[in-house]
Amino acid sequence: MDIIWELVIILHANFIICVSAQPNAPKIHDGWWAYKEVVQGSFVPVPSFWGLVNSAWNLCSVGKRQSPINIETSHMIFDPFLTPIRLNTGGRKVGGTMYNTGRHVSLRMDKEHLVNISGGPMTYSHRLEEIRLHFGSEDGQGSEHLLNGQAFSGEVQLIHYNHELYTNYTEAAKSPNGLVIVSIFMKIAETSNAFLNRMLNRDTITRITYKNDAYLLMGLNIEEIYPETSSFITYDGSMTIPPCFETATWILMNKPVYITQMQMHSLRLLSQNQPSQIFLSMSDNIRPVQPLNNRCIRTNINFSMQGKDCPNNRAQKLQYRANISGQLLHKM
Ligand SMILES: *[C@@H]1O[C@H](CO)[C@@H](O)[C@H](O)[C@H]1NC(C)=O
Ligand SMILES: *[C@@H]1O[C@H](CO)[C@@H](O)[C@H](O)[C@H]1NC(C)=O
Ligand SMILES: *[C@@H]1O[C@H](CO)[C@@H](O)[C@H](O)[C@H]1NC(C)=O
Ligand SMILES: CC(=O)N[C@H]1CO[C@H](CO)[C@@H](O)[C@@H]1O
Repeated sequence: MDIIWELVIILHANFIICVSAQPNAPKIHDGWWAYKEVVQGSFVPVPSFWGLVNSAWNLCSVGKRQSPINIETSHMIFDPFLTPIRLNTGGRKVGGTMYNTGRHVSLRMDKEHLVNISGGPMTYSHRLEEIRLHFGSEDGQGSEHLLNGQAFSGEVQLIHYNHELYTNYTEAAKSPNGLVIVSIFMKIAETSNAFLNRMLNRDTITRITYKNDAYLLMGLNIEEIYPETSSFITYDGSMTIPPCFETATWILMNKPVYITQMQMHSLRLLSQNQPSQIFLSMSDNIRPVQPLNNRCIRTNINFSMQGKDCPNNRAQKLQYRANISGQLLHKM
């Protein structure tokens, strides 16, 4: 994009801010943001404008520890002190309400049976608040995080808050060590993850076709959403939606979960709008990747141990040694 055009856009944005101070103009409010340009109608700020339109969201543009990021596996550092992640469900199944928020499929856990996690990079126990889905309009796009520049077809985010220090999610989201978000990439396959199958089978997903639709799900086993791996990658970042607070520790599981082509298709048929408005697919609800700056990406994967049962990795092993900064892994 050339500079002149960029200036025009910035002026345009400023103009909107001025206008919105007028009594009849659209007000700046918590919900005034979007992932994509709307074809017609009023201006709604897309990711590059989030930090410019609302001073409460300025971290979205000036923050230096923002999420999502592109994970360059050659830059990961093996941290032998990372313990396994412990999931504590109390052996119970949980319930939650699945919502079409107009931006995401969001499963909010009920407050009766609490699920929390600890271990890994966590110093505190964190309680599961919400499970959020991001997905693409085409296969091979839709995840917020990238792996060596490549996107997956979707990303499940399990959003937890520090319940030892804070009374609720809202409080934690703006506070130090407030959030832990476990991220699991979604891939398309013949079979589906049992947990996602509960959410995405036709009978369920079609109940939340339009914005503000909600549907209650009971008897969910949170363990089922985790892929079979204890390996993960972790870094310090932010919420990927406004206000982009830099209070989140991210944990990316080192294996994807699978959903069927049919389930992916059903997701793409969800509307951002209410039934009376035009259909706009919710897909591509992704914030673009943000600069890593000086952050460290750690992993509990001992690469030299992996190399043993994976002879093809020998070439990489040498490459990683040259880096000195510890042992590094490359492959998901
Ligand atoms: C975590 O959750 C379990 C099961 O709900 C509960 O028994 C336990 O007390 C919680 N841990 C903390 C630190 O509150
Ligand atoms: C969260 O906790 C704070 C402080 O205890 C309280 O003021 C606020 O009303 C709570 N918010 C919600 C949504 O419960
Ligand atoms: C990592 O793997 C190497 C090679 O198998 C082993 O010598 C080393 O002790 C392992 N480190 C840890 C912390 O497990
Ligand atoms: C810090 C550093 O030297 N990083 C290097 C590690 O190895 C990869 C792959 O050879 C390089 O691309 C990095 O620059």
